[in-house]
Amino acid sequence: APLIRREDYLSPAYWIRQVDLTLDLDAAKTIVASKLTIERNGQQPAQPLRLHGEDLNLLRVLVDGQSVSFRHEDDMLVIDAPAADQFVLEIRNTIAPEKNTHLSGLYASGGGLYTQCEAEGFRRITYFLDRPDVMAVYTVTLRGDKKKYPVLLSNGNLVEQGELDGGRHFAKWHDPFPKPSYLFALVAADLVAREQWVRTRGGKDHLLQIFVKRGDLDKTEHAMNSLIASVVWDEARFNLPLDLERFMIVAVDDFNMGAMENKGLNLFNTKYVLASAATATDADFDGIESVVGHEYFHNWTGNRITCRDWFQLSLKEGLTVFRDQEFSMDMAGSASARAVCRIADVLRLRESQFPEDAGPMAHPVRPDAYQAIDNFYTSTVYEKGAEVVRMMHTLVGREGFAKGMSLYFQRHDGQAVTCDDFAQAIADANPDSALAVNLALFKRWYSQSGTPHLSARGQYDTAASTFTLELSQANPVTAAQPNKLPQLIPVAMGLVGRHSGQALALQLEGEAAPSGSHRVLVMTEATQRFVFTHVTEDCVPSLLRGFSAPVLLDDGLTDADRLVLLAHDSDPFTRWESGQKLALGRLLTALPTGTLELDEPFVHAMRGLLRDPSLDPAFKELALVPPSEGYVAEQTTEVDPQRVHAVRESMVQQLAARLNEDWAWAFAEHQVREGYRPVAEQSGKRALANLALAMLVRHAVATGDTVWPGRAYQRFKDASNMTDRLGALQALVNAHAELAAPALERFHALFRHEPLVLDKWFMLQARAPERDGRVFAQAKQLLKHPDFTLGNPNRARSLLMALAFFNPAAFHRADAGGYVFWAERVVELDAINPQLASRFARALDRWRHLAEPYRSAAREAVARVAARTDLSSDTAEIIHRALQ
Ligand code: B3K
Ligand code: ZN
Repeated sequence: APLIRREDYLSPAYWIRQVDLTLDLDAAKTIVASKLTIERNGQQPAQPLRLHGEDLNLLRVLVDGQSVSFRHEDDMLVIDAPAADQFVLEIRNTIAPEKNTHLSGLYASGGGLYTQCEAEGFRRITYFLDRPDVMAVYTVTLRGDKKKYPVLLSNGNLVEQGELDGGRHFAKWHDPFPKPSYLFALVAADLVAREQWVRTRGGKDHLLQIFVKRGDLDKTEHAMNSLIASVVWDEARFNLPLDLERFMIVAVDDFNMGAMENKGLNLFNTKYVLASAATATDADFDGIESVVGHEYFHNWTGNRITCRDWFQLSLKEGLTVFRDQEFSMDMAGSASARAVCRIADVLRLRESQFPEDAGPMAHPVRPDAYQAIDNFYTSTVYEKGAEVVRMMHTLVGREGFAKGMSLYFQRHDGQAVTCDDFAQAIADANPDSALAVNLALFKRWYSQSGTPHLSARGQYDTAASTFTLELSQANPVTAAQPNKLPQLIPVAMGLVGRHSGQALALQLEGEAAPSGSHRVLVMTEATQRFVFTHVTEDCVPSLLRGFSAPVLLDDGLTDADRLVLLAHDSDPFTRWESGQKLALGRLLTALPTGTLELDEPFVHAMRGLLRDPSLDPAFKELALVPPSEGYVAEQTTEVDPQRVHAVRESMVQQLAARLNEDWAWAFAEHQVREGYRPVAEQSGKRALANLALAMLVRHAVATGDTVWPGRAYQRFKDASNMTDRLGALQALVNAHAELAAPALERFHALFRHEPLVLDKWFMLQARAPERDGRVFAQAKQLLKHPDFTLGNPNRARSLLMALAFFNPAAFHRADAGGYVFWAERVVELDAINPQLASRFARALDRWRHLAEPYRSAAREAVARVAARTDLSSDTAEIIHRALQ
């Protein structure tokens, strides 16, 4: 497939203003009749009308009621330029939903029919100008068997419904908002709904509905609460009300991603809708809140204002991730709970986006070229994109940002626009801000790929009472971008007194008075120096507070400095980071020899954290888990995954042993006695208790003691909620305890009728810490388990992605077994579902980063896949980039 370039953008030769669709729904053969009101775009030269179409069976084409000549060119239907500037095009075609395993377009799942159109799925339903800048008003009539499909849904408002002969019925929907085709949706299935009315501030009532399979209704309460909270939050924080009479969410078992923001009719992976205390963990409850929020917030940022072209994807995704992150933080409540959210977001960014930015798939937040757009729904576009929006927020302040958002909607409501339009609106609403003053420089965050390296060196001058901070940035060469310019980096910071532990007043040279003890330094050059005066005490700089920019920070601090920050910093993020860096330093030092002996000061500091009565349990849990193997690997040039695993395991094992009594104390102290509620206050305790239990079981298994494994098994059996049950099971499995096998068996028997819980069962086994190749062997065995299938994306992910992305030591084997497994599954999956396959294919895109013998073996596996001639363009793009 050819490369599509951002700089080649042209507006379309035709606009489609109205779409009238009638679908005769049937899983084997659905008939689609489409009537399009089309207008020539006067800005483009006269030319044939070229419509996208994929896997369609064309029956007829009429222009203004007359038959016309047409031809097929690749995946395009080409109709010679109609003479009129405006005309009606009628198309009739058929599709086969039950054969559609790509889960893009119209497909069958569990007896129902569902659509997924973003990015280019609409062309798999009918011929169309399937691009986001073509916005039309849709009227949709659905017809189908009333028994099979009692519920018929599409976007907007239900205008008519009724009976047809032969046991069929119909529903007619009209969506008054012009929208791009990627936001079209329909559902035909046997479903039931939880309903709730909400009143917005303008006094209007709106109907909220969540559709699920019969029997799942009791698992929709949390999703409904999250939806109501989202409606209230967007109106309160951004003045953005619900603009629809009804807002529907439909849950479906087979879904390629988390959820989809179709106008008024969001489609969701069941994973992000269904939850009960017995079947979902605290993390699942949080995931539901954030995804329900995310899709709901798209109604304004994405749907009311959409993307001009797919290169602008971050316009809606980066902004909407930022909004859902803020929503989750506001919902979490306390400052400490907010910090925990922030740390979790940063962990996610560093685990997946930083490696992406350092590998062959590195691309700017606003990419320049792609072959398959589905490959660019990346953590760069989403998570780094959200960080770019967050930096704007930091630079203009909370109020300024809200003003910028209003201006953005005032200017662009109803339009398809670009990332530039967004940045311009935020800047124009805040003309005196550092953002507006340096807008062109700031926008390098959109155009340059790669993670900037920021280094900081500080010096205290006792005689002059000054602290000099020198900051410099290096912008690394990345795939397709050899030359880089400095970027604007907001560095939120403070100074912490080395002896007093106090936050010191900050006064820069030339300033008349100090301005508090926290500020944001704005870096605009490669190297800059900041001199603080009236500094009464030697101090440690606390830098990049709240992770104020997505950069790699080399702060030049010593262990002693970090211990000061760990004990005293007022910023919880930096405090957490100091602990992580203490651990990271030890892991990296141990890598060359492969042996690690924890020193007393470190153990003492960790004990201090665990026992500190002023810290929240959720924070402690995050602070006491050492950096992941993936993150450690990122800090080295030639990764030996087995070595990284051994060293990190050794650290965990020693923490388990040396803090044994402290873990026992923590476990006892953090039991939740009240009934289960998915709230931060309870989930923090459960998280810390589960970590403590895992440590206790680990140490017990290592020393041959059976008491804690027995207790864990008991807890596993008796648990009243999934978080505790899974925590106890995980403690046994991860420690390779003898009781792990009976526990796994029991868990399977208990939940064999709960697909989302079975996913956990697969995932838990695929992610267990490797020991003597047992985990890999078990994963291969699980492939043959009767409950395993590649056809369901959740199930496929729970085994394949868990192993290849989250279990480096099980996957990267000296005998290359993991790579053979990978190559076979990529090919197998690609024939079924290219989007899923290309995701999985990325597990080896950074083979160059590996040490021998892994590197050569991985390369060979990639080359073997590349040699195939039948790859989808999605997978081919990933594989060929990996070899470039
Ligand atoms: N916009 C969708 C993602 C569509 C992915 C297409 N491959 C979900 C979301 O970001 O909210
Ligand atoms: Zn999104």
